[in-house]
Amino acid sequence: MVTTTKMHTNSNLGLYLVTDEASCLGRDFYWVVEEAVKGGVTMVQLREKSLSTRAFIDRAKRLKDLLETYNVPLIINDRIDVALAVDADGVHIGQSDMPFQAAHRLLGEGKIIGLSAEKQSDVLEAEHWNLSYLAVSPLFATPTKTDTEQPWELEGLQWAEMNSRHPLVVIGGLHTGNAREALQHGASGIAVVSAICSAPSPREAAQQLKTIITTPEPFK
Ligand code: TZP
Ligand code: MG
Repeated sequence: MVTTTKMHTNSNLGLYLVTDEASCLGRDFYWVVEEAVKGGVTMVQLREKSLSTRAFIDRAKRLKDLLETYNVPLIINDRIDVALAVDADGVHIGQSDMPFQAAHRLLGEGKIIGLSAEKQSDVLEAEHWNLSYLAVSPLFATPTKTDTEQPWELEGLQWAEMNSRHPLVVIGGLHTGNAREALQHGASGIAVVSAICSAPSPREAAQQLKTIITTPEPFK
């Protein structure tokens, strides 16, 4: 297989938790995140679509304090202003959010910037930027987010791996049953919402995913 030389990343990909309070099944949001981190999550994205700016910042501050104890980076979804306000470790932007150059100018050097790629042209355009990672989104169809483009599926992921110099994170429908396949098709990191947030034990769910990510595939 042809592979491009991957850029070095300043982010700790691996097991990436994307938060969604509605997926936490009524349990305390911070408890779910802390359990997930204890289970091995390496990066957390605070994704809030309906909070006021004030409430978003309050939540981001509290989460930052929590994550700092574990040395786990906090990434803010969409909102560069919120990331700056709490001095988060980085941002995750989508195709209709602030463009990469503007986000980079505002954040300065040293911050993590991840971008979602929903289609092949997004992957090719992203070659112009020095992203920390590119998220192949969604990899599979997922009830957690239904307003998406066509899922990439494994063949699409493999295409992205061959055509991008960025480390790839996959999101959408990932769980213990398909994470290894995603890694084998070029993913450097696995991002999940429900596989951890909705699990009976978020800590055990994270541990199981982490084991898959850190255990090399047995030789066949
Ligand atoms: N972006 C693309 S799919 C998705 C997001 C935020 C949701 C992923 O949720 P799940 O439960 O891990 O499938
Ligand atoms: Mg967005």
